[in-house]
Amino acid sequence: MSQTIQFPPDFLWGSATSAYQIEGSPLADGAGPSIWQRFCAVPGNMRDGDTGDIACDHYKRYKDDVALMAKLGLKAYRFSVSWSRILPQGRGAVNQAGLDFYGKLIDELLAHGIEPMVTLYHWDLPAALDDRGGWLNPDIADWFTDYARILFQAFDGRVKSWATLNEPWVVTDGGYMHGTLAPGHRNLHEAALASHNLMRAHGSAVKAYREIGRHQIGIVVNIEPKYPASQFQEDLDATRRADAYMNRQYLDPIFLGSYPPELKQMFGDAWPEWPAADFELIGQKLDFVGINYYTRSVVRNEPSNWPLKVAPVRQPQATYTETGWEVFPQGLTDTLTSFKQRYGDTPLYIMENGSAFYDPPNAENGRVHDPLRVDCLRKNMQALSNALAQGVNVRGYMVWSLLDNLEWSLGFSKRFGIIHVNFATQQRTLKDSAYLYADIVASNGACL
Ligand code: LGS
Repeated sequence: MSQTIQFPPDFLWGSATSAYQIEGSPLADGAGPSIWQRFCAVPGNMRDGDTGDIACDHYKRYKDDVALMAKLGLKAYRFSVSWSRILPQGRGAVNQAGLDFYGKLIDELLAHGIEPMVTLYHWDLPAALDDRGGWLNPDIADWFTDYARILFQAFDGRVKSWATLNEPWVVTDGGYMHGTLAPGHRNLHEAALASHNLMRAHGSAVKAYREIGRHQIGIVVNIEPKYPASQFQEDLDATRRADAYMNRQYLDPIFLGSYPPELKQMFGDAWPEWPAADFELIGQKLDFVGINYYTRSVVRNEPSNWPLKVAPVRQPQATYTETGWEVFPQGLTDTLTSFKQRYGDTPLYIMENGSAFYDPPNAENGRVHDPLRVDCLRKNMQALSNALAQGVNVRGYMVWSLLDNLEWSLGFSKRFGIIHVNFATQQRTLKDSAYLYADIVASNGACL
């Protein structure tokens, strides 16, 4: 049974992107290389050999893209800053031209009444820092804080919403555990260390913000709720392991002061006793938590699967997106209500939610019909409104993504945008989902 769709009057509607996925021109105006530029240059890492060298050419077309956001009536825009544009070596000398790019983008947004929401780290670590061990080097907490401070000082007058990290789980799991994302390592010890250093860096940047900043700071985590495939104890235990690893690993230390005990079982020797003082740093009070929700997982025990000993169970009746993820809007409601139950009433923002479906490379007659994405968007709105009706403190929703873009190692093959991009001509075309989203924003959900 669906409920009436209702959103608070000041609900913040927007869209999200990240630097490496849309900007292009990675070395322009004095920028240094990032680990993603390096990763893309290695044959076999990227589907079809795609790279972010041009991507959506947003670095040059940002004004047009802001105009499109304004046309859709968006109230907010979540984007990330490329660390190596600001500090080409990752630390040391500041590249003023890099700061200027983001300054111009922020001014353009504000001129159109769109609130900028900045993510400091969306995966594109300066290559020079990777040469020093990257997230494995404990000094990275200081490097990250120095970088964050530069941005707080430059932009806190104009930016009211800051997020330290995007999805530390993906950084660790893809970058250091399974090697599917930059820097492409596959090592259990490294995954544990990178994970902990990400959290130390997060806490340290939040602490610095409290000295300099006057607005809001938080973190963005991906949550994929886990449901047991059966009520057998081994599947229930497997579900708990999967949840501890993917979901609780980052929120427990922030809100509850310690890691989930399942992590020690899973990592074994690779998971040391972390210094107690680190938890004080990690547990800095946050103004909000950003949640990225895409899908759920149904979990069973599978002893042969390294290292979690769990396996996902495919749902025969379900719809799957082009990326192979189950469409499961109820998971969004469950994610939000479970958050409140476990961690309390901290304000939440959906910082990403969206779906990849096949869209043709060329828009025909100026239209792109994307009925499956439209359907998903509607269902997710219902799920979000159900969570609000249950008293969850959600303040805004950022659709992923404004534009079709570089879906990391899957390249341009997966389209998540509500705006279609023809990557040969850079032409932008609003998809049907963009028109629907514009109506949702204009009516504050009443059109649904
Ligand atoms: O483009 C990324 C989107 C797309 O899907 C964005 O940069 C990331 O922040 C975010 O991770 N994104 C994303 N995540 C979906 C993860 C679902 C994993 C499901 C795995 C099931 C087999």
